[in-house]
Amino acid sequence: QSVRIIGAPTDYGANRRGVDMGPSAIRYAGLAEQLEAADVIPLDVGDIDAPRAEVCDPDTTPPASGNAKFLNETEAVCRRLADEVAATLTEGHLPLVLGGDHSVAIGSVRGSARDADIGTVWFDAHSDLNTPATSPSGNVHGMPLAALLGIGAFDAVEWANAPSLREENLALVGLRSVDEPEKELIANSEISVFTMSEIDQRGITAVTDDALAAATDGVDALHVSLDLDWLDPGEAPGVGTPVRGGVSYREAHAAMERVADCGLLRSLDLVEVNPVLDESNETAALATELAASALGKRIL
Ligand code: DIR
Ligand code: MN
Ligand code: MN
Ligand code: MN
Repeated sequence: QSVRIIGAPTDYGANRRGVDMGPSAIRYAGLAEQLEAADVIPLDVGDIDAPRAEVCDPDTTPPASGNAKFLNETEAVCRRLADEVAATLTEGHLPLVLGGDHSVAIGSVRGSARDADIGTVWFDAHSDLNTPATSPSGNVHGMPLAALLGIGAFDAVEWANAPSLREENLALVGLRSVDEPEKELIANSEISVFTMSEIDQRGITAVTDDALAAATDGVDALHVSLDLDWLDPGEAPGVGTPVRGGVSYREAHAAMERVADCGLLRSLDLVEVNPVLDESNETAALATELAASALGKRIL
């Protein structure tokens, strides 16, 4: 198997600068070597074009009104990324997208869903289901799942509406920071949600297997989006929005090993790595290891 690395160096969607350095940090931490250790061939197309936030206008044009910042830039980057992801799949490689903030997943999921019916597992402390109307921050990295499901103001946004991502085939794992409007949305949806409490009670393997079963039920393939703030900040300090009480180092590997074992992985995101806030690039190094586990690396 060959994996094509695609950098998406954005920070438009995040509340702190520096996550745009994620692709460099993850490559520098030894991504190619980790992938080789997983017996996959790493190919690298570099980064897609993402202008600096300083030369962009954060104001957004209707119809996606509300307080979403940099929505136009996010759209442009995600369009380019979706094309790159779709082309990568057509050429027979597995796309590995390096963020950037989590809004880039709008592009990777859309690209992955272009020629296949896919389900998605979202490993994250947050539920990323805000809309421009409900977002407390205006940061689009808290909205990609609402965009992909065409919820709220995103219902009117052609680029955001990916009919191939259905609530029934979306599973969120590791939640511990959910805004009130997101709670309401989840309660009235068919999205499968697994909080940290459920991981405490049932264990990471049982929970991950249930998430994978829900996401892959009746579809061709699986997209996995891994926000590094899913892990406990003790393991992954280099993220913009750390939340205490996340999964451990070993739990994270165990979950990624189950992802590999399910045999349906089509595309993968590693997002929200912020080397500016990190200790000696350890969060990027962890990201490379988790990618290797998701792609089949084993202890023996
Ligand atoms: C918060 C934080 N729910 C927001 N979201 C984050 O701004 O919408 N997502 N950090 O990863
Ligand atoms: Mn996220
Ligand atoms: Mn998050
Ligand atoms: Mn819609």
